[in-house]
Amino acid sequence: MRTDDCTWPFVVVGSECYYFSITTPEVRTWDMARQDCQIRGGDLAVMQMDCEQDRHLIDYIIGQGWTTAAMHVGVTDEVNEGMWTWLDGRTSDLWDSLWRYNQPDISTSYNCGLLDYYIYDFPRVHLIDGSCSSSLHYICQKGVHAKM
Ligand SMILES: [Ca+2]
Repeated sequence: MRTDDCTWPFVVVGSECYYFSITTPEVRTWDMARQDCQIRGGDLAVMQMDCEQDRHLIDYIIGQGWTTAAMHVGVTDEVNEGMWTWLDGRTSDLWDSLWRYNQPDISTSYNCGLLDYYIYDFPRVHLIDGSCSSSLHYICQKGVHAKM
């Protein structure tokens, strides 16, 4: 992704180009959010590309003060319960520190990943599993090589 092609409402964060639907603002179910991302020339955001980029993304969300918004991102276990897969085909290690403590739940009611903000001893943004049919903000990313 050439970040000089990253134009509003997409913004460059770290070395990637994202659209945060909270900025327009827009809420959708996971499927409809994904469709909107694709119409905008991207896909739901993927993480774990490298720790540094994930950190940039999380710091940006905290820096913007988006403290009440859960945001759909591109990870799901819809196809195979408990097997969390990013849209680019990489599986998510459940021990990855991106997941909040005691998350994900083992539930067929919660098959879509979202980023959620909370303050424990310091502000953090973590991945949790939620309902795909919840209308939430979402994060699109350009240059995702989707395999599903
Ligand atoms: Ca599930």
